[in-house]
Amino acid sequence: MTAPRTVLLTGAAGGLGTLMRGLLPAYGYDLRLFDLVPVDGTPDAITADLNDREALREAVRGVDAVIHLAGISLESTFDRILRANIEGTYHLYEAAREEGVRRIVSASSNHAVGHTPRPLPGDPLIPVDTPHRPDTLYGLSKCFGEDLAQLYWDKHGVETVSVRIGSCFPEPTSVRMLSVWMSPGDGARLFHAALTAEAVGHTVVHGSSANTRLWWDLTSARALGYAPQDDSEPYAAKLIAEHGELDPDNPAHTRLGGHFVTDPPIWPH
Ligand code: NAI
Ligand code: 15L
Repeated sequence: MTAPRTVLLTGAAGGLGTLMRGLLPAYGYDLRLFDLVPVDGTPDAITADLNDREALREAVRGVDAVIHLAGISLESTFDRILRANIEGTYHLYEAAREEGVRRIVSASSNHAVGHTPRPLPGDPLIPVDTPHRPDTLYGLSKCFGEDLAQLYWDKHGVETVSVRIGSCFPEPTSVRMLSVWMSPGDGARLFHAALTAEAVGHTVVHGSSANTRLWWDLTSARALGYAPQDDSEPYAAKLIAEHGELDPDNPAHTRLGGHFVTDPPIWPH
């Protein structure tokens, strides 16, 4: 794969999109920005819905690759998830296929497998081929995104790296996040590796830093060339003092997806 230069960033106005807009240009990318809402300080960003097929097709025209972050990023009603994450992601893949874009880096989530028990000390880390166990309708939409990526690779030759992101924020804010945190700097390193690795087909990777308390296996991410530089451990003492250790009797503490596992469904569903 020739190193992509022009990259469409969907969800550019969101939390992760804002972090990546700041970090990815240093790797040499020329970002084209897309979001449902205007992107602060960037008048040439494309403001459109993923379900506006014409706007999306125009947005992908001529880009070398797409980083797909747009969508509902938390649990919501089925109708909203269906529209943004399922139909919207389908439209993105169709636009990429029609315009000959060969590589998508797609934001999947730990919530696609959120019901997976966290490993106890001495257990093997959660492997990347662990079965889908969504913890929410949101997580289910990420399972769809991963399967859609597989279909578009097998049938149409569109490559995808599906990044099951843990928690990508400037700092970890819970004891669970000590295990799944991805620093913004490592996020940019992982997206860069996913954009530039050769022959990825459809590859699923876990997205986190090299945390001392890591719960999942980073082998497939490292195989792309990802070399994480950060570790959440410096935040551990303060977070444990504030929140206490993880409770072995609370599923929100013992399953990968945290409170998404135990939160009640959102009405209407
Ligand atoms: P966010 O909610 O801050 O940003 C999502 C962006 O997508 C928003 O700017 C929103 O306007 C846009 N969007 C929503 N529906 C759209 C539509 N129909 N058409 C066009 N744009 C639309 O979420 P965040 O945290 O930036 O996450 C980005 C992606 O990464 C999401 O797909 C999320 O599910 C995924 N992710 C994020 C994690 C994190 O730690 N931040 C963890 C796991 C997954
Ligand atoms: C996600 O998938 C969400 O988009 C993000 O806001 C966080 O809640 C993250 O997972 C997490 O599990 O911490």
